[in-house]
Parts: sequence; C-alpha cells; structure tokens
Amino acid sequence: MRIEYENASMRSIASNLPQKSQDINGILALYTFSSCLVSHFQLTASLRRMRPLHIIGDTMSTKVTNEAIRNIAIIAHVDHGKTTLVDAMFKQSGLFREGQAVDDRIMDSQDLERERGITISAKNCSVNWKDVKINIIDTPGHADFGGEVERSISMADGAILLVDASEGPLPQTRFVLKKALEQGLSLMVVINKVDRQDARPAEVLDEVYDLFIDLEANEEQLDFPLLYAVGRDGIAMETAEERGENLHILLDMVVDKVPGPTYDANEPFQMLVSDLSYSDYVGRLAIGKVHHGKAQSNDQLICLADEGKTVPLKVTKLQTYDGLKVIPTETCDPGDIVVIAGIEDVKIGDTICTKESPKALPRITVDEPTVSMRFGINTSPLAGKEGKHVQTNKIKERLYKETLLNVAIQVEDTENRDAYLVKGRGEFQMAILVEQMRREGFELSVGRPEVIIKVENGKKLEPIEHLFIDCDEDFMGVVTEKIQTRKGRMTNMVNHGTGRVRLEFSVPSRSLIGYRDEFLTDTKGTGLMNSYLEGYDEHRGEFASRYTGSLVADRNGKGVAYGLFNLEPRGRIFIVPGDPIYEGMIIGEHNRDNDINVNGSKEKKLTNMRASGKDEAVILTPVKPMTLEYALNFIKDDEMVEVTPESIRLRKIELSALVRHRTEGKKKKGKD
Ligand SMILES: Nc1nc2c(ncn2[C@@H]2O[C@H](COP(=O)(O)OP(=O)(O)OP(=O)(O)O)[C@@H](O)[C@H]2O)c(=O)[nH]1
Ligand SMILES: [Mg+2]
Repeated sequence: MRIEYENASMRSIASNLPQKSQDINGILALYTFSSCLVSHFQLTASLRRMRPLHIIGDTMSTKVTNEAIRNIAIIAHVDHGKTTLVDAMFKQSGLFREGQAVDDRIMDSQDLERERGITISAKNCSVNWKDVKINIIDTPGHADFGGEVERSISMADGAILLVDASEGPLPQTRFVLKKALEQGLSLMVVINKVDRQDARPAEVLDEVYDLFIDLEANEEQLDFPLLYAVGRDGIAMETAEERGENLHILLDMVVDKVPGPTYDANEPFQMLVSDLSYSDYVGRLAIGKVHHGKAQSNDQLICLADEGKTVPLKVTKLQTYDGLKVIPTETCDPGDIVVIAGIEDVKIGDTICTKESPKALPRITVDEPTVSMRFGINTSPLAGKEGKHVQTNKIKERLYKETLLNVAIQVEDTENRDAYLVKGRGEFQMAILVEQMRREGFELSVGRPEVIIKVENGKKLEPIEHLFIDCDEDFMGVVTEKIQTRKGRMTNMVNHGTGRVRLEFSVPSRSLIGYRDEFLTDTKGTGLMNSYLEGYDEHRGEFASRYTGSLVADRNGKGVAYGLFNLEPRGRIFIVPGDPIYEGMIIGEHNRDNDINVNGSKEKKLTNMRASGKDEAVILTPVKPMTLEYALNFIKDDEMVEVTPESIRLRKIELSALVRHRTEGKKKKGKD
C-alpha cells in the first residue's frame, strides 16, 4: 500500500499530522474527509483489518497493524506448565473433534521429549479465536535450551509468562523474562497451577513484581495483564479464589492485550528466518515472521546471509500454521509466521527479502556458550560393531547440521582430525545431543563436559552461576559443605521457619556439572536446585571432580561372575557377567581415590573349586544400568564415554595400562 497525496492542500494537512502514533479514527476520518487523499487504497476484506498507525514523513512509511493475527510465545521456568496449557488452548479453540482421544503435552512431539517429560525445542502452532489467528510458540523451560527461547521470541509480538503458583519465579523465569523485555514483547502474566495444595498466589505475584522491577521493567511493562490458571484443567480466572470454567478469558486477553504484528505498508516482503526444518518432499524449510509485505509461491526472492552474502531463491512452497499442522497457501500476509521452501543454503538469522529492496533485519543474537565437550570417533576395540555411522566425516556432517538448527550450539575443529569440540549451554544439552545421535545410529567417544574459560588481561575467568537451593533445614549442613568444597560462596540464607531453608550461592559453573545427582541423594530427593548464569569472574582454583578412582580392566575378555564378585569389596561394579570388556575400560568405581587395574574376567580355578568343596553360583549385587548423564558426570579428564546405539561404556582415553603407568610416572617425576 502506498499513500500518495494528490493535491498540495492535502499534502500540507498530512505534513502537519503528528509524526508518531496516529489513532485509527483520526486517520479514517481523514480518509473520509478527502476522497482524493488515497489513490490506491483498496479496502479489501483483509485490509479492513489492518489499522494504520503512523504516517511518517511526506509519502513514505505507513505503519499498519494486522489485527487478524497475534504472535505469542509461552515462556516460563521448566515444568511450570507451558505445554499443558497449549493442550488446553487447542481443545478449547475447537481444534479437536468432540470426544477425540488426544495425548497429553501434544506439542512435545519428539521421542526424547515424551520420554523425559520436558520440552527440548521450541515449536510453532496456531489456534483460531474469534476470527483471530493466534500463532503460539511453545518454548522449553530448561536453562540448557535457553537458546530456543532467544530464537523463537524473534517471531513473537507478545508473551505469556507462566509462573507456578507454588514455586514462584525461578532462575529460568528470570532469564526468559529478561529476554522478552529486551525484545520489547508485550507481556501477560499467568500464575499457573493454583490448584496445588501449596499454592501461594499472592506471594508469588509479589515475587513476580519484584522480578519485573529487578529487571528494570518500565511502568507500562509493570502494568501487565494478569490471570490465574489451572492449565491442566483448562481454566483461567481473574482471581486466585474463584474457580473458572474455561480458558476463554485467557484467549480473549491475548486478542485484546497483545498487539497484532505491525508492518510498513510501503515495504516489500521481508522475513527473518527464526527456525529451520526439513521436508522430504520440498527440502529445506525456512520459518519466520513476515516483517513486511506479501509473498507468493514462485516469487523470486533473495536470502541475505551473514557477511553480506546473497543467495537467490524461488519460493517453491509457502505454508502457514494451522493448529498442529502446516497448510499450503498461495500468498501470505504480513505479520504471519510462514514456512518457505525453495532454499537450501539458509541459516537462522538470515533475512529473506526482495531483490529490489535487499535490507537485512538484525540477526538473532544469543548468549555465548558456557560448556564444551569433545565428540570423536569411537576408538575402542569394540568400535563399529553396533552403530552404522562411525566415520569422522559422518560425525562432522551431523554436528554441523546441528549448528544449523540449534542457535546455541557451535562446533570447532580440534588438533585431532577425528574429534570436534562442541560448545553449548550445559551438560544436559550435550547429553541430549549425544542421545539423539546414538538413536540415529552413531558411535562416538565423548569427553567430560567442561566449562569454557576465558582469558582477559592475562587473567583466567570462568562462568559463575547464581545458585538457589530450597531444602529441608536438616540438609543445610551437608549441602553448604559440599558447595563450599566446590568453591561456592553463600550469598544469602532465608529460613522461613517452616522447616525449609532457601540458600543462595555464587558458584563456578563447573562445580555444578555432575552435582545435581549428589544433591538429590544428599537431600533425599526433596531438595530443589536452580541456577542462572551470573557472568564471568576470576577462576576460583581447582577442586576434585570426584573423590573416588576407577576400576580399570587390565585385559580384553568378558565379564565373569567370579571375577566381578571378587571385585565387589573394591567398589561399585558397572557391568554384568557376559558384558564385553577391553583393556582400559572402566568397569567400576573404586572406593579409594586412585585407579586400579583389575581382572573382571577372572574364572574360578578348577583346583580352587575342589578345595572349597562347593560349586556355588555367586550372587552379585544388582548393577544399575549406565545412563548417559551419569557417565558424562562420572568421568574425569583422562576418561571418556564410548557411546553406541546399544551401549554406554566408560573408558580411559589411553587404553594401554603400560602407557598410562609410564605417563603417570613421568608426571610424578616432573612434580618432584
Ligand atoms: N497441579 C498442576 N499441575 C500441572 C498443571 N499444569 C501442568 N501441570 C503438570 O506440570 C508438569 C509439567 O508440565 P509441562 O506442561 O510439561 O510443563 P512445561 O512448562 O511445558 O515444561 P518444559 O517445557 O519442560 O519447560 C506436568 O506433570 C503437568 O501435568 C496445573 O495446572 N496444575
Ligand atoms: Mg513444555
């Protein structure tokens, strides 16, 4: 749409209009007053919904709001009920037939998401409410997937901040709110799970205000629309005391309070790529919000990549979200979230626009990675037996593909051509990537997750977390002691007198790698632990990651009951009889702090058998199956995890006992 002034008097009226925000009524009155003002203004059905906001300058830049669309992200700390709320929105906006059986947390569509009960990647969907299409982005709440939030809020104009009515705002609530405020999103707050026995909605609301103030929200942002909800029952209400019937009030609020997307009617098509996907039929798919203009199938456009690279593209297929699906469309409206096929060479953060007006939108920026881990080929004697992708180039290809889809992940080559350094936000994110790869048939050797240390002005700086602990006061002693050994410093302690205490620490990120399991054991599973990245600070010195050593196999063979039974007094065994063993493989945890080489394949000698007079079968202590997270947290710097589609084994990086012994000897000599 282009507004042209056809006579001088009207041009002078227009130039006297305030530069900023023009109310619709004013503009429409102006249109009616002078029919000669607009030459091409066709009030088509869709245009009638688009509200002019500003006229800036003489002829250019007409900002319009697309009232037919709302784009919202649902953001919160982990488990505060985002995905469950989306289920209820689906049901109540008529997406499913009456009585249709629908799974819970339907947006958590990946196998790993369903198994673990958490959202891993942000996903788009839409509902229709009172003739308005609401594009919803369900985001993950786990801190390690924070990059997904940063990426996906670039598609939103507003956000629903969910806060658990009992837990209140937690570290990731702070992170997501900070990002939403920085992005200038219009915010709504929903205090969720008010059905919980321990719900404390009034206090939680105060804490939410405190958080907004702490994050320097302005008055307008502090005046957020507020609702209470039980997402699981699909109800929302204005006060915590009443019992709602449905979510209508919430959906109405989204339509009324979240502004529709605005665009410049004078600008041609422009879209920021916020997500990528792939279709077997049409290839790579670029997903994002249309900032300005329209596009159609077969349009010839360009993609502006980083460093000024321009890639031509022809739109082979255009789709938009409709409930859980995407549906093909001939043309897309400005402000809508679209899926474009027709370009292979595209990255998140690129801008798709017209050849005639190549203007790049600001790229999506995400926080820097804090954790790194080595991914290499499987070099164990058992390599190649269980996986189908074992070569370096396959691993490299897969890792680089991950960086395309996941903005928080970076991959670097290492001095070893068979290994890559993968950088991300946390060890859980790394474990998920390894798990995904192993399910795809990869075999890998992965190292211990390590925090990324920076050097500035000759000083070693390390990432520091602000750690919040909520636990029974009986466990306060053990928790504090452990965190202090890990170089943590207590910054606050609140005892509410209810038997539980809230402790806050400033602690190096590396201290938390592998600490969660220990914390849960120490607090008998009742402690809550959350943290957010505070920044970088001077390195606080070394501490032992584990106070026990490893039981390392001294030869190749198979686990034998007799041999394993005899090792039990030495520590905890990881393998069962029949499991393959190789020299250098870690088959258990030693009770003491040093490693010992052991023979797990030892058979009972026949002479012994006679001497003992009994041929009894030994009864072994049951072995807990090895999990990937446990393995990654267990290993020390000179150890690795061997991952195949069927097995997770621990091993020494150097398999030969002799070579390890020599290196150890040299190290000792060096110290003397
Ligand atoms: N009591 C109560 N529990 C709820 C409610 N809504 C969700 N839950 C439960 O909270 C847990 C987490 O729900 P999700 O919807 O997966 O939470 P989420 O915020 O999407 O979690 P992430 O995506 O992993 O961050 C599930 O066990 C739900 O059943 C509610 O209104 N009341
Ligand atoms: Mg979720």
